[in-house]
Amino acid sequence: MTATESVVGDVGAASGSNNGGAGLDAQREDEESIFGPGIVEMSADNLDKHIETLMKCELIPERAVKSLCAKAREILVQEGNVQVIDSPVTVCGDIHGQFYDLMELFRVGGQIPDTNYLFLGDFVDRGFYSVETFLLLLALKVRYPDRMMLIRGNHESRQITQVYGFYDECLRKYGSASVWKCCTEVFDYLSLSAVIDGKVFCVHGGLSPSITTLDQIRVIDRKQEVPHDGPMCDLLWSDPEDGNNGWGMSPRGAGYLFGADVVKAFCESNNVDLICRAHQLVMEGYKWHFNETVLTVWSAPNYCYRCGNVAAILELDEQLNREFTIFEAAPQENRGAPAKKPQPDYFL
Ligand SMILES: [Mn+2]
Repeated sequence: MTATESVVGDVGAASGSNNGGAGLDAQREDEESIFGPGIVEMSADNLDKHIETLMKCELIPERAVKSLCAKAREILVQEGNVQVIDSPVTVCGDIHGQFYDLMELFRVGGQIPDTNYLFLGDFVDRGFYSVETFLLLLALKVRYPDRMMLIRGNHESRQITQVYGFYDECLRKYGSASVWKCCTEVFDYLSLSAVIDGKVFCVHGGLSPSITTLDQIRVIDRKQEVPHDGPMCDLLWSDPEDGNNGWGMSPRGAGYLFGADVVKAFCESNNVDLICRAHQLVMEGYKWHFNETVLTVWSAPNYCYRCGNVAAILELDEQLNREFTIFEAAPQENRGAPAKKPQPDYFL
């Protein structure tokens, strides 16, 4: 597909001749290297400095974003579409740019690298700090690749982020679309799913009528924009439908609704006990479906700063025992006010 080719063949161009933008280049540090003005190597020291900056919800220079994205692609390209993960691990649902609530998540769940994390996608859009949120998660991924697992949500897409906030935020904060372009190229490399200890299948949305076995996921060419239909789309868009069997039309216009019998067949075929997914707001932070064979985890408290829900993370220990931690939105005094009032459209 052209999408794949342009992304893979575009690394030099994407990271190359682009002039600064927002004047953050003052902070060049020693990232300039033998790689010239294109991709520059990032030392662990530099990476730690960028993590420190991002942890304060401050932006890193555009050229650092480019180095970070290039390095992230190198790491992500080696991961499978069904990334194998060992317990113990803490599974997190949607974040949606709610940076200060992500800090709250790390406060209750433990800091990296002390805790292993799996994030189920939808890092960006809707909240005020999609840029800082995604770059921080990505920097942690690059710094601790085996302790930090990020998989793709339906919002990690060029099309969706142009509608729901991330694109505009990049433009506003960096003065051009080049950071958005770098980040969306990284999105194409994110894995589609993970399986923990061979027993817990994790995905952003859910199942697909085109997928019976994990091997069918493994052979998808994922390095592309999220398609409008087909197996890759369904994994990122589908939802369980309680009380029903079979497949139904999704009101979202992408993916499917899947029922109890579909889940039972998938779990038996693939010898998994649990399907863990995110994608749907649940007021209690997590929700069981189909006799505890499907779990929804939602990690954006007071979603869109107005839904009034709590958030949850799922901690799985070495025996895959499940423990939920519920958390609320970060206190107002810990939360910097956004520079400008957000566009009302973002909240629809
Ligand atoms: Mn979603």
